[in-house]
Amino acid sequence: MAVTRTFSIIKPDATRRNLTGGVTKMLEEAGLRVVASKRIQMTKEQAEGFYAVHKERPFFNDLVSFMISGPVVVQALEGEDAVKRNRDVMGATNPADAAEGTIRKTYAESIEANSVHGSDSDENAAIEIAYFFKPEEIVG
Ligand code: IDP
Repeated sequence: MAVTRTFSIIKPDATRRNLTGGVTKMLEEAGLRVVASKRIQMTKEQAEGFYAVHKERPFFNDLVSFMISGPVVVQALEGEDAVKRNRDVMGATNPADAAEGTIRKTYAESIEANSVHGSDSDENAAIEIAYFFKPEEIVG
C-alpha cells in the first residue's frame, strides 16, 4: 500500500485539556508519522475558509466560533493509506457513535467538540496541508 499524507487538527477542546500529547500518541500508535506540526490560534477568516464546504450547514457559525475558541495544533501526517488510517483512529464524528479505542471515543466531548479533524480524501488532504503549511515546513 502506498505511503500518503493527510491533514489533522487537534481541536481547541483537546488543547484546552492538555491532550496534545495524548492525541498525537494515538496517531503515532496507529502508524502515522507527524511530518509537520504547529500550534496556532486560527483567525475567524482562516476557520471560515477552511470549513467553507460546510457554510450552508446549520452548525457552521458555531463550528467556526468553536475552532477559534482556543489554540489548535495543525499537523501533516504520513503513513500507509494515511487518510483512511487517520479516519479509522479518529472514529465517528459523534463520539456517542465512535468505536472503542478511537480518539473521539477516548477524548471527544460532543459532536462539535470532537477533539480532532482529519481529511476525508487524498485530494482534500493536499488542499488542507497547503492551506496551513509551506512545502519547506514539511519534513518527511
Ligand atoms: P468529520 O470531522 O468527522 O469529517 P464533518 O461532517 O465533516 O465531520 O463535520 C465537520 C465538523 O463539524 C465535525 O468534526 C464537528 O466538529 C462539526 N459538526 C458536524 N456535525 C455537527 C452537528 O450536527 N452539530 C455540531 N457540530 C457538528
